[in-house]
Formats: sequence, structure tokens, C-alpha cells
Amino acid sequence: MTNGPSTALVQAGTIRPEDFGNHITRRLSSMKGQYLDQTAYERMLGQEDSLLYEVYELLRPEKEGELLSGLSIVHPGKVGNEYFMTKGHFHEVLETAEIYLCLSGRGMMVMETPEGDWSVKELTPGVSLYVPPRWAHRSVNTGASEDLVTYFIYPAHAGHDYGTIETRGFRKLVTEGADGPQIIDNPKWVEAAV
Ligand code: PAN
Ligand code: ZN
Repeated sequence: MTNGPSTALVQAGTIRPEDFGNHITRRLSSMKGQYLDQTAYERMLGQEDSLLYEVYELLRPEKEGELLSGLSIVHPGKVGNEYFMTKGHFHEVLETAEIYLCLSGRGMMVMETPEGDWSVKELTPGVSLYVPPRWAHRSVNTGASEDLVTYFIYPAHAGHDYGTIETRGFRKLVTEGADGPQIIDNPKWVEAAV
């Protein structure tokens, strides 16, 4: 597991850890209710509150006109059959987009809109992904042993709505099947109250 931004980047000298003002770490305990296999989740948590992912972000004023950018690093692992993933969110200002560039590792971006559209796109090194306004997004590390490292840029005033996903979940989940990663319906997905 890495303790900082991907070594490739650091060696290239393009992005240095000291450039980032914000370092966010998310552990298993912050993902309560998000993984399908609750028994596996509780069992894992009883052993260790594992580090699932980290975000390094450049500190800029959170106002219109500014951009926030940084690295998202999802570590490899699974809870039951479900891969380590980010919490995922809508932007509080729903009409704001985001660009992701996959730097290393392998994974998927799970996305959906409040209107019911969904999409899952593969992330491999060099893939650039445009997340349009209104689309919630979550990155999933489907690699066996490598970190999934992405570089992201989004409008600084976007804000994060985590509550909607915490309550409802995503419509689709990515689990390990017999032939590798598979997209399944989330049986626990909750339709929004009208
Ligand atoms: C990213 C995400 C980052 C971590 O910077 O915040 O990948 O995911 P969660 O925020 O869902 O925990 C982004 O999409 N910012 O808007
Ligand atoms: Zn976002």
C-alpha cells in the first residue's frame, strides 16, 4: 500500500506531496451501510479499520471561478465480493461537472443521475473521463494488488452531497464475479421519496 501520491508521479517531478494542502483519509468505519455484505463488513471492521482510500487536494478558495484538483488513491481490497471504493457523491451544486484522468491501476467509475440514468466506465491508465453535471460518481478499484490513482479537477464551488448516496446507495454495484469484475443491481437501492 502507498502512503503518499503514486511514486511514478513523484519521481516524474510533476506533482509533489508538499504541493497538497489537504490530505483526506477514509477508513472502513466511514462506509457503514454502503457494502452489500454486512456480515463481511462487520467481520472486517472487527479485525481492523482498514484504510480504503486517500485524497490529496490542492487548497484553493471554494468559490466560483476557482478549480479544485488533486489525486484520489483507492487502495486494493474487497469487502465480501465488493471492491474497495469511494463513498461517492452528487455535487451540492448539481450543475457542476468534473474531469478524471486515470494515472495508474485499474477500476471503474460508477455514475448515476437523480432522473434514473446510470453509467459505469472503465478506468485504465491514460483514460480521461468527463463526469457531466448532475451525475453522482464513485470510483472502484477492481485491481488485485495495485492502487487506483486518478487525477481530478472540478469547480471549486461545487460542494459535496454525500447524504443522498449514504441514504439511497448507488443503483449499480461492482463486485467480483467468476470472470472478473461485474456490474450488478444494488438490491438495497432506495427510491427517493416523492
Ligand atoms: C473527488 C472525490 C474523491 C473521493 O475528489 O472527492 O475521489 O471520493 P468521495 O469524495 O466520494 O469520498 C471528487 O469527485 N470531488 O468532487
Ligand atoms: Zn466530485
